[in-house]
Amino acid sequence: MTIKIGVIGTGAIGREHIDRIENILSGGEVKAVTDVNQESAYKAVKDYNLDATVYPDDVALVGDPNIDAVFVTSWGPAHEQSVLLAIEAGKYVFCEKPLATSAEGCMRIVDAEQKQGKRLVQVGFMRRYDEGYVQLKEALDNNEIGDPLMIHCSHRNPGVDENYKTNMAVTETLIHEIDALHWLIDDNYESVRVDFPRKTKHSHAELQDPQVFTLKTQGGVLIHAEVFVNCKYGYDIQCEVMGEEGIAKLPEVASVVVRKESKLSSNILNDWKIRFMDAYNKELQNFLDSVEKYGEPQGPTSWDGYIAAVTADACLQAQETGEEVDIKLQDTPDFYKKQVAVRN
Ligand code: NAI
Ligand code: NAD
Ligand code: ISE
Repeated sequence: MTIKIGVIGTGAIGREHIDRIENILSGGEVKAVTDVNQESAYKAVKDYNLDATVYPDDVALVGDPNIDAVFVTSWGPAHEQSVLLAIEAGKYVFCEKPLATSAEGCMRIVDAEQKQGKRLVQVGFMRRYDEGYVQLKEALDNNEIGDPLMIHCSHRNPGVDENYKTNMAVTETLIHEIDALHWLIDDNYESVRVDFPRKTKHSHAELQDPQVFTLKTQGGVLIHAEVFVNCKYGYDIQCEVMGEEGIAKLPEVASVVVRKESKLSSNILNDWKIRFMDAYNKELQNFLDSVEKYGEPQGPTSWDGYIAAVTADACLQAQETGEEVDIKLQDTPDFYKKQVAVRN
């Protein structure tokens, strides 16, 4: 069966996902698109040669009886409305992060999904599908370095535009570490504090850059997570877990090592689209296969979206107050306790 997909938001990642559904993955076809910028929606149909209807908005797109699954790739503040519409219509949803921009918004989605009686939603936390993170998790699950004590990690972008403000270091960038790290060590966050080192001259008035988040987990693990979005030199994701018996590190992206003119060098990527290309492909193929095979997505759930939102809210409060802020999650509903297989 081919899953008929409607895409809400045909910007950078909406176009990337359309391209992979049409040209790389199997089992899905884009049959509808919409964007608040309608020209962008028409352009996507033309550029990717889609046999798809352009709708004026998400209400009309979700109402198309031919659409089985909705991809929400608009900007973050618009996600909640589109996801709720899709759930109410009983349609599957792949939603880019964030699921909603507040914990309350995520809870409304969690409630709506539970009322439908089965999982409909997968959140775009693609690092769980990245081969390096999968290997790192296997090493930890196999107790290769004993119990984890500390994590040092960095999320660095070469640069950002003037629209990117201090809070977006959390909602756009750190949000991936927030999801990946608690999954990696199977622990819950307890508190967070933020430090602002000297600001780089490459930033702008409304962006404190870099930032260092210190998260503590209920199990006592201390995490130092650096976000540096004007690092200039490349797109670089680092993660090192220190355990009782050794250290496990996220592998570097493979690159040819050149010896030339008295130098030893290898390339560093500079684009998230390329760094996580395989992970995006795997997460979406897994979504399509799971819906087809099990009638439910198997990837990161609405509850994972809620955990990320509660943690992000605490990080934002810590940015504003300079204080250590507690992270308080509600108990996980039974509905979300079933273990899901992430590996393909
Ligand atoms: P973008 O700004 O390039 O594209 C967003 C598109 O959504 C724009 O075309 C905009 O006109 C449209 N849009 C906004 N509100 C809308 C609405 N209510 N209805 C229909 N269309 C709407 O942004 P980008 O970079 O594509 O990001 C989109 C989402 O994907 C964000 O939530 C972002 O956080 C997420 N993202 C995730 C990544 C990942 O690694 N998982 C990477 C990049 C983005
Ligand atoms: P973008 O600005 O390029 O695209 C967003 C698009 O959404 C725009 O075309 C905009 O017109 C449209 N849009 C906004 N509000 C809308 C609405 N209410 N209805 C319909 N369309 C609407 O942004 P992007 O980089 O593609 O990011 C989109 C989302 O994807 C964000 O949530 C972002 O965080 C997420 N994202 C995730 C990753 C990742 O690694 N998982 C990477 C990039 C972006
Ligand atoms: C973008 O929105 C993403 O989600 C990317 O994965 C991230 O690395 C980048 O910093 C964000 O801007």
